[in-house]
Amino acid sequence: MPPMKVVYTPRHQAHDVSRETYLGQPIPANEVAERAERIREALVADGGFELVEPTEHGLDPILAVHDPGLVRFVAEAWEQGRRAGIERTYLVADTYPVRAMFEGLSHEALARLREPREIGGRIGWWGLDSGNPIVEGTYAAARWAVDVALTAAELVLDGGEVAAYGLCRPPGHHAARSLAGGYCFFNNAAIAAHAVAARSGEPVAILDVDIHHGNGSQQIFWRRRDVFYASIHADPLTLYPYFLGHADEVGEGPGAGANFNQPLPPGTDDAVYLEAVDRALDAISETNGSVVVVSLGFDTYRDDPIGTFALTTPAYHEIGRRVASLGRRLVILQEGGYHRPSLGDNARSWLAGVAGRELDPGPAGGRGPEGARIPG
Ligand code: SP5
Ligand code: ZN
Repeated sequence: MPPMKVVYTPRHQAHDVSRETYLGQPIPANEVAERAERIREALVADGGFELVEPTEHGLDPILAVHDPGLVRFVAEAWEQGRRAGIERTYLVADTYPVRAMFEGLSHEALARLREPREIGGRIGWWGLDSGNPIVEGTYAAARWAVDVALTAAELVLDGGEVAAYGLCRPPGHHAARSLAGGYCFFNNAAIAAHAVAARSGEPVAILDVDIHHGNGSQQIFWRRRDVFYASIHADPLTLYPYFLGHADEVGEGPGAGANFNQPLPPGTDDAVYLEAVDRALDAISETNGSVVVVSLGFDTYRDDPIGTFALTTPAYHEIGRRVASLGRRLVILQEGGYHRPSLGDNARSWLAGVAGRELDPGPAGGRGPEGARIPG
């Protein structure tokens, strides 16, 4: 079997964050460069993968999905913060335009709201949360993450690959048309899904298996029938992004029925999770199209520092195997996953499952006997 192609660039390191804030407190950043480096090292050491550099795709594929104002903001934010004399090594918002501020306003009044000029206001206008640091190299890295995703999509669309993996960093699925947040700036998976749909003329499905609901992907395709969005995530009443991801969010207009959320409780284990995977795959198999974009998160892992699920490394092999058994071509894009020591094993396990390759646990593999049994 030929090696699976892994799209990677060291330019993600420009998004060099060290701290984020949580409830106003500075804490060590979760979404750090070491994540992607760990995954790359494990896949290279495995031998069953081939690294490929991304090619540049310009702004058009981003602007097909995002508000130009968001792109301008991400491009300008760091420098504007510097001009405002902000000395911290990251920027988070001061004030957010939250729902209750606009209660009672008509659609017309809402449409008259406008972006502020001052940086504190701009970050709030375009930002979802205060845990999303922006540093000097954020824009460059976010642009390259999109190029990684689009290059992976092209390997599948034009390059004859059955599956390709894009090691995107920063991740993307919390970024909506006009919103950055949740460590995300541009929605790599949504941009790739739109590009595949536009290029192939076929419908596309997104399968989102990050523990957090992909509110950005849901929002972008909410009214579209040609991109089916299926997500398995922690119940938003219990985890970020808190306000979207409920099972009764099914899409509207032409997109009604093309959004499938499966919120699951804290403590969800391999067996419960795999049942949800089967339901998502059944739903996807009822849609037309030959390409599935996977938003792949390893924050479902039992030791993840911000997750609440209890998945094991062998489960990722089984999930990859079941996703591949759909028989569709796969554009697999990295989202979250913050337990750094396990990221390499977990990525290798998932992708080997896709490739139909058995993995011996090896000295660095598995995590002991309790992780070794896969139900179902
Ligand atoms: C792509 C992705 O996985 N984004 C996740 C964004 C999560 N943002 C909220 C992080 C909250 C961190 N909480 C730390 C306190 C632990 N007690
Ligand atoms: Zn996540």
